[in-house]
Amino acid sequence: MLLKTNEKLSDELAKLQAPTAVGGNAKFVDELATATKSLSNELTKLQTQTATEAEKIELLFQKHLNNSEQCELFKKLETCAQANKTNEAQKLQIQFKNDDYTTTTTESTPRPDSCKAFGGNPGVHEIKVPGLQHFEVLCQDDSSAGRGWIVIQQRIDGQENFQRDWVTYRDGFGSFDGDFFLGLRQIHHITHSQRYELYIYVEYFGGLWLGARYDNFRVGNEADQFKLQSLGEYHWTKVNNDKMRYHEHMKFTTYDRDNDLWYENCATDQETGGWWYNKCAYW
Ligand SMILES: [Ca+2]
Repeated sequence: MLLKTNEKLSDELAKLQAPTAVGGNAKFVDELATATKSLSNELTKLQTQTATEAEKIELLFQKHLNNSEQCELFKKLETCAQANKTNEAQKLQIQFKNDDYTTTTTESTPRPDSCKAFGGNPGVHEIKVPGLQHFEVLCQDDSSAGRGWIVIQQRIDGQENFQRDWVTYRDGFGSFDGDFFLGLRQIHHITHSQRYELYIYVEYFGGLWLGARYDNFRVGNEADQFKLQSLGEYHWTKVNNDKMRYHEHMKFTTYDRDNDLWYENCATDQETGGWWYNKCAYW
């Protein structure tokens, strides 16, 4: 009796539970399927996005590599340009300085007649010497030779062509912030206005330098073919090398005016520009 009652109860319980359980599982399975599908869609989307982002990253990476390569190339070019410049920076400066400073007052605005007045203040200044209107010169101080020098030739960066004709050497050419030649006419008038020292400064690639001084530098006029009339006594710093003596008393030569003692034209043969050539040779 008791057992029967239990069986009945069990059956009823099964009846009650079965539909509920079956119905509940089916709903759960449906929801699970929907959720899975939704997640799958999300996953597909994310995968697509990831692929797109990866492509973008790849492109950026490639671009960066290209930029790096370009930077490397630029660095190499810069280094190369610098090396060339250093090789060209074989300096040759020729300066001269007067013994005494006097002020000329023939123009309305008085100007010094040399760079001596600008010692301690190097740079481009105007001077006035007898026989010429005032003109600009580059004044320079030198740690070894002292202050107040007029620079008459500067060859420092190889940017200027020194293979120039007679008239160009007579009047001067180039730029004070680079290579230049002051002009034979000015040099003549300056060196005839009072006594001047000539200072030649040469610096070689690698740092070796030498300085040569002559205490009475004079250049003749154009009728005299701007002859190097006098150098004076020689003094030197670092290296004893009186090379300029070879050119003393020589007339000036350019490719279109051969005044040298060589059977041909030194300015043309050596391609170093105009100079007071003897049988050629240059500093
Ligand atoms: Ca000749």
